[in-house]
Amino acid sequence: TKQLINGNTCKSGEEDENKIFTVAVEGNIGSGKSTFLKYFENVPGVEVIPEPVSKWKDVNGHNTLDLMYKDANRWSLAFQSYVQLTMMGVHNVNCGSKIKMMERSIYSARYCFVENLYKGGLLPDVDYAILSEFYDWIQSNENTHVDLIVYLQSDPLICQERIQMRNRYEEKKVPIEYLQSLHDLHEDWLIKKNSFSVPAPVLVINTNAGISEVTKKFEQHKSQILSYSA
Ligand code: TTP
Repeated sequence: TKQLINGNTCKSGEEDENKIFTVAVEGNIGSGKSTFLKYFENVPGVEVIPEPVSKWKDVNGHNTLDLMYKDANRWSLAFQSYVQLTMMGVHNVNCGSKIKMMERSIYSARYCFVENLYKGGLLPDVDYAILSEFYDWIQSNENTHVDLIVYLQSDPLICQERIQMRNRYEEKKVPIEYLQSLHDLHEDWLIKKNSFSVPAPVLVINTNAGISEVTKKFEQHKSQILSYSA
């Protein structure tokens, strides 16, 4: 066993790699990942590991998500370092169920968010180099294995509407350009497959529709997702 940064004590993922089927749920901000995970929370045999966003909002009293949105140039390195650390913790959680579902992964943090900040000129070269080296070290030394990626594909304009509706105050000023470029990075990585390596097969679910229709789609895909782990 080992002590995780989130306070949980867990076995290293590698020991039980054969037993647990890990699903990473990916998609833009506001694409419906939380809704998807909420649906699967009640499915027998599935354990949902929540995204550590509450930690990002309170690092010893500091809201690093807010700091990053207010002044990305100054705070992206600190914020994305902490995201990387906490995501590594989630990859290490060894759940008791057959299927482990996690919101995002260390991959999208690096391939979509860090890349987006760098491309947008919000992350200086040196900070990008440090985050990349840290990420490469994790890849060589830690177990971040994923068996399936569920990609919730959604129009950036719809994501923006949902972000406005839920009114998370840190995200109030997220511009459409930011969502569009995050969308493009997800598409390049998971659909066009022309940017970074894809660590697992990808199941795409379009989540442009309203919540009841999207929930029906989740229902329809349930047995498919469960059968992958059988
Ligand atoms: P998301 O991981 O996209 O979670 P969400 O709650 O917005 O997802 P959904 O609406 O689909 O349920 O992002 C949470 C916040 O953290 C969001 O403001 C984006 C930010 N973030 C980064 O800035 N960098 C990162 O590396 C990650 C993973 C998130």
